[in-house]
Amino acid sequence: MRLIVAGGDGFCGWPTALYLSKRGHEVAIIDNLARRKWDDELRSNSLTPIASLEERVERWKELTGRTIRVFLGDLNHYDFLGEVMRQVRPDAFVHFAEQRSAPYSMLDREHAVYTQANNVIGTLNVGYAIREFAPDCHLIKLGTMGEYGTPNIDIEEGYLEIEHNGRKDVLPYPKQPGSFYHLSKVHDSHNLMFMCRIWGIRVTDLNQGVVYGLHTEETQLDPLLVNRFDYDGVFGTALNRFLIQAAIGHDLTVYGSGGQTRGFLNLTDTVRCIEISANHPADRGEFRVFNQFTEEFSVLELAEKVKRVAEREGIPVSIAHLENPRIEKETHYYHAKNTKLQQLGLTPNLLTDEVLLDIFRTAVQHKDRVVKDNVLPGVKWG
Ligand code: NAD
Ligand code: USQ
Repeated sequence: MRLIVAGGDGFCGWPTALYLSKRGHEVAIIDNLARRKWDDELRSNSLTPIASLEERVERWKELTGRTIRVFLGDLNHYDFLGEVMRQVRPDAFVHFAEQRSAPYSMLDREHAVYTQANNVIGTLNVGYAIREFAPDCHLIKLGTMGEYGTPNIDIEEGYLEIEHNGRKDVLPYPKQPGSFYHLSKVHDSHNLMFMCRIWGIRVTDLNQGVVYGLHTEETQLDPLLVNRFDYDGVFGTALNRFLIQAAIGHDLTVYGSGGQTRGFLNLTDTVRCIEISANHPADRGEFRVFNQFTEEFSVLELAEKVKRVAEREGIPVSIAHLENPRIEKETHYYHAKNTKLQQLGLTPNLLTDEVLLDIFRTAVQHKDRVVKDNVLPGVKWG
């Protein structure tokens, strides 16, 4: 298969590009390196030292003989995107390339506008480019479980059967996202569903939960292939943050009571979900939605797991309940369906103590790189 991985320099995109390349697919990366610039803007860094994208793909070629083409540019520049599509003619377009931090999108008006323009216009361009240059190409788009919010009923995979005034229909599941970032994903979903309907393109929207971990078999082949590992209050995500906090002796930063429950998955399952989706494309005109997570946890449950594992390694850990910087429910019902990817062959890698220990040890190895001022959350919603 010929695949484009947009956002292929990022946390999920880089290991996905390697995984698909290893399996014999022709992979091309699109990235504008914005993620590295946001680190500069925030005076932050990846916990792991990451090589430049150029060094990464060169090393991959030396080790495996496989070429990953790189196109440095922005999805918001349609001429650039069109040229890449003309050259690659992809069978599948994997779209990770968005501003993905909820706190970053809530910094101020400029960052909210930037996030929505970057994400919504980028995705609009991808849809147009598929229609113009590769109408049969399957778009595999990263959405988020956060599109649904935390409703008081079960969360279905994209659609809900409704009975109203004696009539029934299957309608898009209601969306109640919790940040301008999460809203950008909702806007993307609406635009893509419309494009499927009017142009007959094929789209799989992967509503992914929070991803933890950092290594895959491929990124562990060489230090130049190591993946990024975010920990700061803006880009770090819950479980990864707790593991790094434990490694540096910082209190675990549970926001509020910690009853916030989300879907989580291991990064090794993210790459597999992309492969499964690519191997089973959506039909022409179909806007297919999969919920991409393997387990549900509350934030406090995760903090308690991290505390237990770190203390077994001889490192004492305290759990702090910080004033919640976000506006979100801290006690709520949460039960989401996630059967479709498993029906297509996903065997989940669950969150065992061994898995936690492995990530924790990497965090300990690089703990001197942590910029301590960046650990506490600095962005408030209200
Ligand atoms: P990331 O920030 O590490 O990677 C995103 C990459 O996209 C970066 O390399 C960035 O430079 C690039 N990019 C951003 N805007 C671009 C543009 N306009 N043109 C070209 N390149 C651009 O993020 P990630 O954690 O790898 O997330 C990837 C995708 O998965 C995102 O869409 C995110 O919303 C989604 N997702 C992530 C998680 C998670 O826990 N990390 C969970 C659910 C969904
Ligand atoms: N939280 C804490 N302490 C922390 C960090 C987070 O209690 O130190 C809480 C948050 O308040 C929230 C939950 O943990 O209730 C999840 O927060 P997060 O920062 O781990 O994840 P989130 O902001 O939801 O965003 C991440 C990714 C995003 C993706 C989303 C999937 O950054 O790209 O879309 O996870 S989901 O959560 O399913 O929407």
